[in-house]
Amino acid sequence: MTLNLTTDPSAATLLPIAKKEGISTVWDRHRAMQPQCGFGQLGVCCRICWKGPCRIDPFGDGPQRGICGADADTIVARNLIRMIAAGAAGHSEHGRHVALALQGVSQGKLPAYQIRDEAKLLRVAAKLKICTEGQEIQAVAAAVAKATLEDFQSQDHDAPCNWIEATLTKERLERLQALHVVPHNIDAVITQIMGRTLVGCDADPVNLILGGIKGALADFNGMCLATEISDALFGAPAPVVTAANLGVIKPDAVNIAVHGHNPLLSEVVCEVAQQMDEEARKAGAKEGINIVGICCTGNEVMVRHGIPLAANYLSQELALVTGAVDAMVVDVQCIMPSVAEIGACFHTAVITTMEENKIKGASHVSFKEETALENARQIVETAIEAYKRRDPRRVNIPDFKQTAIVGFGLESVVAALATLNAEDPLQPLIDNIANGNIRGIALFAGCNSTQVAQDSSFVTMAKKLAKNNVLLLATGCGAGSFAKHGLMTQEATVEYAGDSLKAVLTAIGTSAGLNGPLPLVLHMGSCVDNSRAVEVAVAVANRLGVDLDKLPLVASAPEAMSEKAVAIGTWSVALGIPTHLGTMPQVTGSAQVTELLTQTAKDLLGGYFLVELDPELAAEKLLEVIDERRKGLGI
Ligand code: BF8
Ligand code: SF4
Repeated sequence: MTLNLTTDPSAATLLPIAKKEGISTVWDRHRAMQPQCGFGQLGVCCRICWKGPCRIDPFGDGPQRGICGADADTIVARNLIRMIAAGAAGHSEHGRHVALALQGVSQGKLPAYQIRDEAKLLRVAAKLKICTEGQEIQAVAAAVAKATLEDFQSQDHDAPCNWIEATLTKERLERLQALHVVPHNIDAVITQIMGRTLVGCDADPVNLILGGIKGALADFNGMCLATEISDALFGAPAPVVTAANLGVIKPDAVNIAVHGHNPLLSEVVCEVAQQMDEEARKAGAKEGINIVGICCTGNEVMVRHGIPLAANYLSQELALVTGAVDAMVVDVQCIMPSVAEIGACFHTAVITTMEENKIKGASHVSFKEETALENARQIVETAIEAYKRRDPRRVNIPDFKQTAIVGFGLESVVAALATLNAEDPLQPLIDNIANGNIRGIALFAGCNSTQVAQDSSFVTMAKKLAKNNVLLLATGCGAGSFAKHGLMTQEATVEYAGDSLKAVLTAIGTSAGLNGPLPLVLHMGSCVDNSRAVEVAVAVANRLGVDLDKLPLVASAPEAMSEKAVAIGTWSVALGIPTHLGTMPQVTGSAQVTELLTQTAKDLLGGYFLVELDPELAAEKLLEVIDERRKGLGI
């Protein structure tokens, strides 16, 4: 039974325990929800006014218009772009938070934070065309924060947001500008989506989708700034060896799971936990404090500090079922509300930290950057207290963990390549793409979903693509899947990579001092860190003098679920990248919207959505796309 729900080996140990204890998990609730609403699945249910809900009959013999007159195309388009707006809001709010923290640091107001990576801050400043000559680092930070916050404030509709302008190829920017989809102000674009989708507003599906694309590009802008400023504050990732899956939880330690997305909280918790290690030992924990990550917060601290990853999205509840997590501290996004109830079945303190993200039944520590150290201390103290209440008889830590070599961004990829060619680090990558040793590049992103057996589509597709010499990058819960299943190891490269890919990964890894190949899948970080993959792609495109839609580059979200994934997938298409979805998007009730996203987009943008639920077939289709792109480049 377990096999259909998840391929994570930890679940086989923990699901029977959950059952015995009467704890319902995400998979139980998924089952109880069957059959799911067919109108919702098609995207033809409208609830945006109280004359409704209205639903369009997909078979044509019932209503074809809602009470106000909206047809299926309008309803589907409105629903979709509201999802994009929500995704963009989540990422951009995270970005704003980080930008304000940088501003606070520049003003000397935040003792818990510093600029740990000055070189990165200088690179960011240069990218934003900020003059840094003769400037103190604080002044550079202030200028970067100001330019970034302008992206939330500008009222000049014709001027692109600073970050998107600094990030894309010139050709891409012009192409998007010609379609009037380049955001000038993240907040304004999100507000416009909400406004234009009110009852009785924009009813033209094409116009709505273009508005959605603008929202998705606002999402991209927010992700770029969130990632790059986090690097300046906490350090750009460098390769580090760590581990993944629930076996990273230690029986003799105070285990604190950091869960959510924003590194402002988790970074300080990690630092304070180190200082309080002795207190945990005094409480009887022989191994002190053990921080483990869940979801994208987990990815953030994993790629920067080698903190092990306990779980990706679908196994977050199982972390609690181990009975050995003393505190789960959460901030924003992808936190199942069920964790409070499951924590209460054990001794676990589930602690929310953000004013706008509380969970009924959880305790709350109001986290503020100004008081971050104090807040983190309170959180760690709570964990130590909870540890004292842990019942060792209820501890069941599955004996599963895999080594994972993680920490790849533009900087670390270029640094590794520079060991082969210091003058022109990108040349070896380009040569190997050109000669076919690397057939193409695939970025795996996105979530887990109960619509797919957890992690299975990621793993199946990656093995097939790697065998066909496709270089694999990953972020978010996709990266979590690969880490848990041992695909971020050198052994995986030896076992699964095709011969020519293996030779390239071995040459780079060996020359970069890894004593062997690079891992089969390169972990680029959290979901907001998808911008890292774009940075690499833009660097390659600029070096070749072509736009992104010419590169043999594809993206895939085989287990997509969140509104954030909808936003990411849409900007990926807008940047010219063919983007695979392995779960059915809720748009198929409109033939027009479906065609726009899967076909018309190709002419307008170069990128398009490719939907294929079967992972084997999906990998084959992506290989065809890669070959088509290679042909276009004449290689
Ligand atoms: O931002 S991949 S389930 S954790 S939404 Fe969420 Fe999806 Fe995971 Fe991270 Ni991204
Ligand atoms: Fe129905 Fe129109 Fe109201 Fe939507 S906006 S619920 S279609 S009346």
